[in-house]
Amino acid sequence: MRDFTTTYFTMNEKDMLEYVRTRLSYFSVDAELTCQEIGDGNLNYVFRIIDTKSNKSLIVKQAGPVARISDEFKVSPDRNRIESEILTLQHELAPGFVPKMYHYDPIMNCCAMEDLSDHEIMRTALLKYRKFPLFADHITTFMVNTLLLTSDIVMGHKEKKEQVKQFTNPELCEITEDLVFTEPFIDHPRNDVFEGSKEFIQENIWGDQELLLETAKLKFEFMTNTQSLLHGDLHTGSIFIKEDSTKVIDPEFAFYGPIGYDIGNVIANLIFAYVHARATIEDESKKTDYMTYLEETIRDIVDLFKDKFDTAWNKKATEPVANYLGFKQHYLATILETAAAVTGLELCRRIIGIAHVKDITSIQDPDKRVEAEKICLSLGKMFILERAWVKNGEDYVKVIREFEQLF
Ligand code: SR1
Ligand code: MG
Repeated sequence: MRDFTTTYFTMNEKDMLEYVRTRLSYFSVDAELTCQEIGDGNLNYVFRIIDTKSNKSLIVKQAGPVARISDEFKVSPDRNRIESEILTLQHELAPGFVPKMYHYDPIMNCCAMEDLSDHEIMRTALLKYRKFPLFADHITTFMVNTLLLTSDIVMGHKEKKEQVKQFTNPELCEITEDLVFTEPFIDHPRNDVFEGSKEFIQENIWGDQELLLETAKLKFEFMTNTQSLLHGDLHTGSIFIKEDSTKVIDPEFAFYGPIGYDIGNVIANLIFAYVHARATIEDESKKTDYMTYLEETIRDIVDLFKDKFDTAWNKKATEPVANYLGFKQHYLATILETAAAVTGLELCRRIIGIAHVKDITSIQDPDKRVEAEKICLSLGKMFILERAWVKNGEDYVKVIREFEQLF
């Protein structure tokens, strides 16, 4: 018998079966349990436990002491607490858009949650050219509810400051500060550049002083603007989806930061799916059809976010200055500017930095991969430098089309 009550250790599938039987009361005593480790993210271990008798199932996620992607990243397993608390809070703010939490264990640094195996990881689905017509509506409701409702516009300021403390997340934030804002823009030893794109990166990214200056400004905005409780890593690998349902998972990077950070991540990751489709769909009309679907999704996300944010502000703002003439417009404009810049940062960092995305790495033809990378990098740089004029969905679509045609 293993002891799960005194000292933390990382569990294997056998340990997890024993853990579930002895520490949780989710399954009946005569359940016939199987367990598989299914995590393919960069950080954690994810186990699916199924009772083959009743077909009931459960996910248990355990945080290890180092990241899976590289043991250079020593990250406190306490991130599992942040994740459990955030999922519980997000469940209240945006019901139906996150998995249900059943259990959190501060010794073993693991949590048990609803199994979403009838959903699929969105990145994987987009790589198979699947369409999700409700996604823009779902993700904008999720973002407006979780972001506006945790800001000083809606929350009492003392209560909000308590939450800023509760969700201070220095180690995971440091990963983002390094991997998103710093390393990709210099010739850093941790970068992982595809050989065919190296010259383009040297000429267009690493030597550019103007770009460096803007990334410095953005990094300091990320570190100091405690605007709202972010998801913090809202890419298509953090979303489980099926035709009529969207569930946001993996909020372990959550902290109080600038609202535009979450929006920019969603948009950039749809652009990765877009360049993947451009590089891999052979039939021209199918390619155009799928790329148009992704353009429309990006356009809708930006425009629906703006509309829903405006409506929710009018209904829910409690801050007395919120309704001063022009303030809401100013606030939203700064969010959109950050969102455009973060779209650009994410586009660059997933090409140059250590953490890649399958949308790009799965492109088999090296010339097409380089072309896809050049589109992402050129768009990324433009979104960072020209962020002030990207104000609505159509602005995104226009520049994406323009840059896609350059290569
Ligand atoms: C060391 S973690 C690398 C990346 O994986 C996560 O999903 C975040 O995006 C992070 O930047
Ligand atoms: Mg993750």
